[in-house]
Amino acid sequence: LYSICPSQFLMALFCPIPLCFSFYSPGYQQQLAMRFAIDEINNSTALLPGITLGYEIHDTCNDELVTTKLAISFLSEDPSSSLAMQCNYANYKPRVVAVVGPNVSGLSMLVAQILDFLSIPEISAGSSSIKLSDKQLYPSFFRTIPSDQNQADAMVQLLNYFNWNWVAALVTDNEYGHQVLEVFVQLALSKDMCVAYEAIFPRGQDEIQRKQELVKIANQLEVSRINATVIFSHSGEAEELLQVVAGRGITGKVWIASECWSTSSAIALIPNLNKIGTVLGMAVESGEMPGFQEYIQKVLANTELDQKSPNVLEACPECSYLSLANFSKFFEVFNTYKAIYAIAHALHQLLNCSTTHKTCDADRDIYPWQLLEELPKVNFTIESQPVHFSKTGDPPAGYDLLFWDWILPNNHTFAVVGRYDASTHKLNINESKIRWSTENGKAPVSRCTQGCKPAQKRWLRGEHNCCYQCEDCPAGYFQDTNKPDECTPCSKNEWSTARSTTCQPRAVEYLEITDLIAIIMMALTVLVFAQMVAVTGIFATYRGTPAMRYVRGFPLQSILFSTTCFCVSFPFFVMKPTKEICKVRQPLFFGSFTLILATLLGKTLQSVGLDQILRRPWVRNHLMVLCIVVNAALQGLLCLFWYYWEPPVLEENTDIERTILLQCHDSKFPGFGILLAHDYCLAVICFACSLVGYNTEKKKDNVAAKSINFAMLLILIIWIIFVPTYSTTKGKFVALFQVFAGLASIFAIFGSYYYPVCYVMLFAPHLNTDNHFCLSQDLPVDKEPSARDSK
Ligand SMILES: *[C@@H]1O[C@H](CO)[C@@H](O)[C@H](O)[C@H]1NC(C)=O
Ligand SMILES: *[C@@H]1O[C@H](CO)[C@@H](O)[C@H](O)[C@H]1NC(C)=O
Ligand SMILES: *[C@@H]1O[C@H](CO)[C@@H](O)[C@H](O)[C@H]1NC(C)=O
Ligand SMILES: *[C@@H]1O[C@H](CO)[C@@H](O)[C@H](O)[C@H]1NC(C)=O
Ligand SMILES: *[C@@H]1O[C@H](CO)[C@@H](O)[C@H](O)[C@H]1NC(C)=O
Ligand SMILES: *[C@@H]1O[C@H](CO)[C@@H](O)[C@H](O)[C@H]1NC(C)=O
Ligand SMILES: *[C@@H]1O[C@H](CO)[C@@H](O)[C@H](O)[C@H]1NC(C)=O
Ligand SMILES: *[C@@H]1O[C@H](CO)[C@@H](O)[C@H](O)[C@H]1NC(C)=O
Ligand SMILES: CC(=O)N[C@H]1CO[C@H](CO)[C@@H](O)[C@@H]1O
Repeated sequence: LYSICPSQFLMALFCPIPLCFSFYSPGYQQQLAMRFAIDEINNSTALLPGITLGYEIHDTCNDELVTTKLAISFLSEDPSSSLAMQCNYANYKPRVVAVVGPNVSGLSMLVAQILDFLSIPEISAGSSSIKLSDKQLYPSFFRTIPSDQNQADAMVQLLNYFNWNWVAALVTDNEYGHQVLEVFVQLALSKDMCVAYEAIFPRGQDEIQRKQELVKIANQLEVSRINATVIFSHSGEAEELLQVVAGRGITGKVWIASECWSTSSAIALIPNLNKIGTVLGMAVESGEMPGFQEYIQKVLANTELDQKSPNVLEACPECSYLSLANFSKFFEVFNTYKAIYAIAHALHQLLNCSTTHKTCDADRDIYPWQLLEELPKVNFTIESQPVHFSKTGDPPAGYDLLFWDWILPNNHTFAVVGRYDASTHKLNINESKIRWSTENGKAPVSRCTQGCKPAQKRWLRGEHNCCYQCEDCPAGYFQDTNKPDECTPCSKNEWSTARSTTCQPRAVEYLEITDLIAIIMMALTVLVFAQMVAVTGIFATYRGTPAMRYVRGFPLQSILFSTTCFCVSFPFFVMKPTKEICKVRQPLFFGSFTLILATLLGKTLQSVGLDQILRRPWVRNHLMVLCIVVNAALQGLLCLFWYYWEPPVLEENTDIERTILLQCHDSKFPGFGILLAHDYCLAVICFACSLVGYNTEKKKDNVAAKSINFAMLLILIIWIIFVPTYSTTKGKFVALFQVFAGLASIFAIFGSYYYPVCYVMLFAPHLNTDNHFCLSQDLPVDKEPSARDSK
């Protein structure tokens, strides 16, 4: 612990402070750096000209009691007295104006709280705890070492850079360790990393027990397959652990050193350490101090300089046996140097020093609270490194990323392979400078699960979100890069195969007149018209023959008219569907079909003589017309019921992959099913009646009955087949089934009834007799509404 006061050289210690028993050479080196800086400032004519700085140096012994006593003693006016009670301390001058140190965060907090009483600024070169950035708690604390927040951030960026997300964190058992672990875990979580193992270094005095604990830690690292371990600890603890690790022959892992041990030569010299894997470390950016080596040599050679003050020698008998080889370059030395200069610059301002006149207002009284106000305004560079303090008292210092390079087994260098910039908070790494100790020379892997391939979703297992299984996205889903954990369904108008990262637009499909099957269908329809023309032509030619009398008995015009309507409905099934077409086509289709069947039913009733049962002659005489009108009305009512309930609509069907099927949706219920059911009933009745005609002894017209019977049988079969086929098939051709069933029905009627008659007329004139057609003289034909039938 050093303190500075702008007065005379003070080194006398009056307070009975406990003696410290171990010598800490880096501490001694820091102390030399401080003296070197003060010497430079005293010599300088630019900084504090004519002003001589004095100092006290104390050993904290790494002990809270010692440190507390020291801090309290700084509050008094002179070393011999204690703190005087006063009402107002504004004009109170303690014997120090600023304190530099101590080196650990726990002690710094203690000191900062005590010094805060008189607003004495404290600058630490080695206390990196995040808590010290809290200006509410520690308003008079400053530091030249970056906060652990930055270090944890740099570490997480390093792990993230190499894709290591299955990591371990080992920390030392003190304020520093607990704090940094908390922050590190928090940052790691925010980057989706898993700190699979956390451990705190054992602290006991018993070395054997400590070794056992360390063996447990090393075991755990091996068992968990963790390949990247971050160690936030002092060099002593890291050394002990790495000795255990090297002794157990663990290889191929990555060890990441915190700033406390990243430049420890003692650790680098552990036998076989070069085999344990790769060591990377964060080192606080350090600078050169020209002339410091010579200064150390001069001091060491000229120990009389120190001997003048017997107390120093008393406290430090080892100092006499030190040489330059005992010192290594480490950042706290330079940070101490910076801290002294920061105070000097603040004093320079306070004393209104003029660089041009080389004078200062030396008589001015300086109070610590004035210095505390001045320190945040300090802004200068030293050896090209900027020195200023942020609002939280933190410096603009970053980190160097070090790589421990063993050129020869016993010769190591700490190569700088990257840099963490404190202002941008970015870690830049030059990977090509790192030589990995793995077999393939590539960075080792430390992931619980290797990443999923594109278009696979993660399926977490266990508590850690780094451990998961990968699952392909199914068809119809895709993986959104913003949501890697799930498969997103494609929109309605898109499709995708399994394992897709994008969806593709569906092709719009509908039945077109240019499809082959549609052309066939239209050809058949044309054929139907052709046969109607042919049949009509033949009948016209042979009118007056018995066969024609037979046919005349048949309501030819009604059949021709309804068949024409029937055929007109067919093209509506092969056009690009529209709302109107969907509404029109089914009523037209089934209405026409009903007319055909009703006509045939009327004919059947007449031909088998069932009309004779009817009592009223009017009804009997108009049976055909009544049959047609009643059925047409019934069909119309059913159709209205359907359209009222749920009319057919145009739908974009996406049941089939890759396409949008543009089709008419004839609702499931009641749908055209009721229309079809009505027609089917007609056909069944017609079939049954004609069957009666078969067996009647009094056959009047059983040739017609037989023909109709056969036609009805075919129609029943056709539509029986149609129902399951239609309801189980999907696709644009489904609608055509209905058309083909209709076409087949027409051919069945014409084939069964008209073709035999035509055949007789054309090729078998000898059969063209009344007898053959069973025509008797009292034919009911004459009683039929002949106006409709034959003209
Ligand atoms: C300070 O100046 C003295 C001579 O004036 C010189 O011997 C000494 O080396 C200087 N110290 C530093 C640190 O420059
Ligand atoms: C701080 O200094 C004490 C000696 O005063 C030493 O024992 C301890 O190891 C040092 N700690 C660090 C982190 O440098
Ligand atoms: C300094 O180094 C010498 C040899 O290099 C060694 O014997 C001595 O113990 C070291 N002194 C300290 C205090 O580390
Ligand atoms: C500082 O010094 C300058 C001259 O170098 C003088 O003009 C000025 O008044 C001084 N300021 C204070 C606050 O003493
Ligand atoms: C420090 O001074 C330099 C110019 O000398 C300036 O660019 C920089 O912004 C200053 N920094 C702060 C924190 O005031
Ligand atoms: C270690 O390597 C450096 C070069 O990197 C070389 O200058 C030095 O002599 C080597 N030391 C030993 C002991 O081999
Ligand atoms: C990285 O280091 C190599 C030498 O090891 C050097 O050639 C290269 O320029 C460096 N790249 C960057 C971006 O600094
Ligand atoms: C650690 O490295 C070993 C050997 O390279 C490898 O088999 C193992 O899967 C790695 N562990 C993890 C968690 O990636
Ligand atoms: C403490 C210290 O080193 N003081 C020195 C400051 O510089 C003057 C000369 O400029 C020396 O005489 C002091 O010993």
